[in-house]
Amino acid sequence: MEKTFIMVKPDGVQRGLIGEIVARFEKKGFQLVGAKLMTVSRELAEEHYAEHKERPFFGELVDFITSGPVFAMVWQGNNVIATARQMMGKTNPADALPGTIRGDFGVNVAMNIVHGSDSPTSAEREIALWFNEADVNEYEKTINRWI
Ligand code: RTP
Ligand code: MG
Repeated sequence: MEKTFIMVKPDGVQRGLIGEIVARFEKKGFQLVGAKLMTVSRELAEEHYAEHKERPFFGELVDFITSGPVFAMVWQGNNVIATARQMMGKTNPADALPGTIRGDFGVNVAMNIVHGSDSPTSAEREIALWFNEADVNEYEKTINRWI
């Protein structure tokens, strides 16, 4: 089953949006298989955003991601990588449609609430970078046994 790395960025944590974001992915039918609230080291932030190393905003991006705790997650489901990106909306909240996370809550391109892997290659790299294998929990939903 496909997996992706999703992170509530420091602005989303500060604004109390963890529950809202988790709820959207849960209601869509995706399954949470890993999660942790954590403060990000500069080393991890630079590695995570390595593809943007030469961009003028790289320093600010690393400063922002390390500025406060983030909520890092692994979500599983059919086509979850592309669908999560759709649910997040465009990078710049000014361009993100209403109904998307960034469209509904985002303020500017630097503070855009949420990160999601942009491809299967990125998802594999990012899950391995942020999570130990033992902290990604494959499990079957057994609720139907109890109701
Ligand atoms: P992310 O990686 O955070 O999920 O966002 P994304 O794929 O939609 O966008 P990406 O191009 O990977 O950019 C990574 C993050 O860099 C910040 N950014 N700032 N000042 C700027 O012009 C600018 N452009 C991008 C954004 O916070 C973006 O999420
Ligand atoms: Mg990206």
